[in-house]
Amino acid sequence: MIPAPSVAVICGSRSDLPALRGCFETLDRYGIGWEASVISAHRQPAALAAYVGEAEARGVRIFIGAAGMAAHLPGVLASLTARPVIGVPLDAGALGGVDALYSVVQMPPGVPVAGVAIGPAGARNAAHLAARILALADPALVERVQAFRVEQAAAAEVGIDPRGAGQGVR
Ligand code: RP5
Repeated sequence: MIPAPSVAVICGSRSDLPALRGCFETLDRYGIGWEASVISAHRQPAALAAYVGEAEARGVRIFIGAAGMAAHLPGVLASLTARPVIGVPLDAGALGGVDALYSVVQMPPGVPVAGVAIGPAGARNAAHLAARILALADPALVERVQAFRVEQAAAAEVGIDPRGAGQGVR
């Protein structure tokens, strides 16, 4: 059996993949091993259950599920595993991703999904959140998470100085 990376990213359709690019980039940045699959909870429920079982057996520790419209994928993942599931709602239909957001966050008690923002921002945050979870047991990853935070703060746009109202940015 080939060992699995720490994170499995599953999306519901090939059409979802462009929105997930930042997720993959961020996992790479942290040096976190990941694998990605396209498996629809609606169209391929048996294949999804089989995948989760074998991914767990190989050692996947966190599942990221991304889907649009009636986004049941993250919730079904959470029904199939006791490992952390992060849900990324995607904008794939007439409701701009709010449909998927509600599907992701409105899980019944006992079947948790950690919901992130709609679309590419959420996809990146899914990777950041996975890194923080894995860092609980990985001191080297803690260092990389902290380094990202420092870099992010340094790169942030400087604030407007309230003493010079209207004068713009420092
Ligand atoms: C969801 O339906 C998928 O995650 C995708 O966001 C949306 C549309 O899928 P396609 O019709 O493009 O395959 O299940």
